[in-house]
Amino acid sequence: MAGPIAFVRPVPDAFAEAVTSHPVDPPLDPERAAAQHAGYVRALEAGGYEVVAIPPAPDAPDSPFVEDAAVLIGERVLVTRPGHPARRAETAGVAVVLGERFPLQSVEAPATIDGGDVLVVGRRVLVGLSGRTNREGVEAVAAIAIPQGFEVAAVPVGAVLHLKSGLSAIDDRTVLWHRDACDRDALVGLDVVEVPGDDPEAANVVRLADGRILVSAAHTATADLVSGRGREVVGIDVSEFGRADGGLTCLSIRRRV
Ligand code: CIR
Repeated sequence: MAGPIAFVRPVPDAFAEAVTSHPVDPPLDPERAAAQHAGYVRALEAGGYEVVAIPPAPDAPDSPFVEDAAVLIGERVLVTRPGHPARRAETAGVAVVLGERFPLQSVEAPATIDGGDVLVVGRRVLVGLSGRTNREGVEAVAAIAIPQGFEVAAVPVGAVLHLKSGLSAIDDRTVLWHRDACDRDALVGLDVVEVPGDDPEAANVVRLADGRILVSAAHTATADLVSGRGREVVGIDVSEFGRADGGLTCLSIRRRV
C-alpha cells in the first residue's frame, strides 16, 4: 500500500472573489493566502505526507478548499457535486489527478455533497446534512464507504457551514467538537472533547501522518486541549482562509495510511 498522501490546490488570484458567508473588509488577500498555503504544505510534508499539487484553477476562487471537491475513503474516491453552484467547476481538475491513483465514483443531481461534511473516524463515517450536503449526497458517500466495511451515519449540522467546520478527529476514536457543529448525541460511541468559545473552527484540526496534530495558531485553547490528550501540536496561521469560511481540513484531501 502507498504511504500517506495529501492533495492540495494552489491559491489563484481569483481567491479575492471566494464565497463568504459575511462581507469581508478588507478584501481577501490572495498573496497572503498563498504564503499561508505554502506554510500549510510545508507542515503536511514535515508531518509525513507526500503532497501532490493539483494544477491551479485560475477561474475558481474557492479551489484551494480542495477538500470539498472529492471524498477519499479507504481506497476509493467520490468526486463530489458541491452544494454551492459556483463551486461545481472545481471537481473536473481534481478528478483527473485523483483518478490517476484511485478508482472514482461520481454523483448525479439532485445529490449535493461537499467534502467538508464528511468526517472519517476509524471505521465510522459521519456525513453532515447541511446547507451544502443533502440526503442523496449522504447516500453517495455510503455507496463507496459501506462496501469497504465502514459504517455511515447522517448527522444534521447546526449553525456552521460544514460538519467539519466544528468537528474533527485527533485519533481513530476521539473527536474535537464545538456545540454549534451538531448535537452531541450524534457522536455516541466516540470520545468527545468539547472545544470552548464562540468560534466553531477551533474544533477543526488536521491529523498529520506522524500522529502530531495541526492546529490553527488562532486557537490556543484547542492546542492546550490536544496536548492535554498527549498529542504533540503543530501551530500554523491560516487566518486568510478563515476569512473565507475555511479551516485546516478544507485545504487538503488526505489519506494517512
Ligand atoms: C465556501 O463557502 O464554499 C468556501 N468559501 C469555504 C469552504 C470551506 N470548506 C470546508 O469547510 N471544507
